[in-house]
Amino acid sequence: LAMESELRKALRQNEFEPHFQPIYRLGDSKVMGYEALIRWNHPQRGLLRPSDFVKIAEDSGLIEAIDWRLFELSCRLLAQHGPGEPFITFNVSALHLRHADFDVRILKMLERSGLAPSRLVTEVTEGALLDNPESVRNVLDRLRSVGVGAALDDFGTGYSSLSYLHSLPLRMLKIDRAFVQELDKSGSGNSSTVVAAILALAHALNIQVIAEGIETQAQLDALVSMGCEMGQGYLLGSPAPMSHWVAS
Ligand code: G
Ligand code: G
Ligand code: MN
Ligand code: NA
Repeated sequence: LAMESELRKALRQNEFEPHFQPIYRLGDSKVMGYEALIRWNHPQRGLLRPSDFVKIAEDSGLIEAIDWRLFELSCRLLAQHGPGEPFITFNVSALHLRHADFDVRILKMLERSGLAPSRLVTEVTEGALLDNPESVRNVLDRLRSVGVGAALDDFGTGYSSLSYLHSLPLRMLKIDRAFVQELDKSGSGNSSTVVAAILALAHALNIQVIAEGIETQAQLDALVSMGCEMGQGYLLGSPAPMSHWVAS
């Protein structure tokens, strides 16, 4: 309960802020977009990560208000700093997707923030789809019809991946970092086979691929040679406030 009232106070005092991790085109290192990742700028405890508070925020139901605040802030920041028109992705949980009017809320928020719908990509996990795949598909279909994209996050770690790939209106797929981090280990033949297969499948379905968690040059080289178009990770850039990426 103490934590819950702290979260309420944090909302009132605007202590949540988005950090942004750049998503690069691997061929030429151009920044194509940013993933927004929530941080809590706690007055005493410093910068907190989602693992420190998201579970409690979910259990108390406050996560929705917190997320909407973060989404709107992120869109506004991106609308202001738009050279090269990078896209923004944010992590949408099952809670949001349960609301049939999620797409309507997103559109209103985009209008307020002045960000073009085509510059927004929602990240959903396979876990969030298990709930009610049919209604999630409907929401994502309506979002796509107005230009908002969807990315399947953490791909390869969940269930029924293949059936979602062709039934959901996906613009992008994010290869989970577990596969990327196997790429430069000795005897990594199997994981490069898996990554190559994911790339072939996605490309056949006209879905762009983002590799997550790139930490070494060898991983990056392997991904480029396999034709992976985009990637993010500590090697290329860690999550940081927008002011770190764009001079204001
Ligand atoms: O840097 P990292 O610790 O940011 O993120 C850890 C996890 O927290 C990620 O898997 C991501 O899905 C989740 N996460 C990051 N930002 C948000 C957010 O704004 N809202 C929610 N609900 N989850 C987030
Ligand atoms: O679940 P999701 O994929 O949205 O979570 C992204 C998480 O990955 C965030 O916590 C982010 O800080 C973290 N992250 C970003 N780049 C790297 C990386 O290169 N290595 C690792 N281990 N984590 C990363
Ligand atoms: Mn993500
Ligand atoms: Na992910």
